[in-house]
Amino acid sequence: MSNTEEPTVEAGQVEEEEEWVPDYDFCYKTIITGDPSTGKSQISARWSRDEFSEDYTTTVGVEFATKKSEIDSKVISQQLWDTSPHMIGEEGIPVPLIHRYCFNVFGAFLVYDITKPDTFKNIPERLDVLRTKGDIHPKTKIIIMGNKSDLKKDGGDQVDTAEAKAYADENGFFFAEVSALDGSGIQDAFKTMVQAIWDEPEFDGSKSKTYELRDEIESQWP
Ligand SMILES: Nc1nc2c(ncn2[C@@H]2O[C@H](COP(=O)(O)OP(=O)(O)O)[C@@H](O)[C@H]2O)c(=O)[nH]1
Ligand SMILES: [Mg+2]
Repeated sequence: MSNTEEPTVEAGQVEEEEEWVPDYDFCYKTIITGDPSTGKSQISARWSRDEFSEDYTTTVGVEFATKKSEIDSKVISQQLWDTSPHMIGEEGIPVPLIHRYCFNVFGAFLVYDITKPDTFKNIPERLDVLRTKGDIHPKTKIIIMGNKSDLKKDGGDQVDTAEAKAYADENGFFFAEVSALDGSGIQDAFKTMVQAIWDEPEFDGSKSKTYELRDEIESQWP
């Protein structure tokens, strides 16, 4: 085809693009972060699709899952953004990306592996990066989430439940011990998150609870 040819469009031929109507009343964006291999992708799969896999594949870039729930007869679509471990505060990732990833976040799940104390020790630093570089809203709801509770045993070199809970309490965070493998605690933790966001008065007005995911992707991920 010669490039001088222009497609001819006659009046009335162009189909009007149908307006997209969301099938929910509110959309809450939440993120999940933590050390590599703590089980973030499996938590996401268990929560959104009730699935679990023993395979470990490093998350590349960003994946997200959504699930709807209802509060006071309003439908809420909760998004969970799951990043690659390198996304937050690691070398090589331009800081503006963290900013984009955290745009409009209402809740964050900070995951550690109960069987690996180092993954718990790294949580305050991750949080600090989210706060300073990600610029998350001061009222962003935070859940400290100890995963792999199916591997829990008395004694041994594991993260102490009381210590982890005390850290969460002192900082005004929620706390949950969960297992993506057997599913325990997962749905409850996500319900706690949606309810906490719903109940936060500062998210009213200052930030719209409804926005189009497509718009966000287009504006934030060029
Ligand atoms: N026993 C057990 N293993 C888990 C659990 N959650 C994840 N895993 C395993 O831990 C590894 C890392 O999980 P993944 O979700 O990919 O970690 P991510 O890097 O944080 O996304 C995989 O081999 C999973 O099968 C859990 O609750 N219990
Ligand atoms: Mg992953």
